[in-house]
Parts: sequence; C-alpha cells; structure tokens
Amino acid sequence: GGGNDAGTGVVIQTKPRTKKPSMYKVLMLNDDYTPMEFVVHILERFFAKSREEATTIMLHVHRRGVGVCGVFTYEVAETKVAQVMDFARRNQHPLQCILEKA
Ligand code: TYC
Repeated sequence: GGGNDAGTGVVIQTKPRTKKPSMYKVLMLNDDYTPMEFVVHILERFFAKSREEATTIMLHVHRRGVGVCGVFTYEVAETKVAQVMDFARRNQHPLQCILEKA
C-alpha cells in the first residue's frame, strides 16, 4: 500500500493494513472414562456439529487418541476450550481439550 502525504509528492510505502488472523485448532483428547455420549453432546453444544458429525469426530478421537473439533481465531478457540473444560469438570469427567496453532 502507498500513502501520499497531502500533496508533497512523497509516497511512503506501507504494509497492507489488513492481515489474516492466525488460526488455532481446538483438539479433543481421548481418555478411558468420559462417556461417548457426553463427548457427542459437547461437540453438538459447543461446536455446532450435527449428531452424525459429532459421532464421527468422537469415534475418531476414541480410536486415534486425538481429533479436531474446529479451527478458530485465538480468542474464539480459547473460549471454546474454557467452555469444554468447565463443562467436563462440572460433570466430573476427565475430558481434555487443548489449543494448537493451525
Ligand atoms: N474413550 C472413551 C470411552 O470409551 C470415549 C471418549 C471419546 C472419551 C472421545 C474422550 O475425547 C474423547 N468411553
């Protein structure tokens, strides 16, 4: 981008003023105790997944150990992680949810 200072003819090259925000994956980790149905409920409630999508993601995490719930800007991703961790703790499940830079 260029900025011309009020008719001086001097053009100062500036960086384009918009930049894409860094994106962050919210990952869910498997454990041996959290009920499958609870994980499906979390994916529906906090990540707006359909029951079918939520079930696919939950089974992926169950079999592979980790899976992606969604990709968000930092602030949104942090909020999702906090919501999931709080909801799991309140329901006495050891479910873990983490952030990873995409
Ligand atoms: N492994 C759990 C069970 O067998 C189910 C589960 C799936 C737990 C995904 C956590 O992120 C998870 N009940």
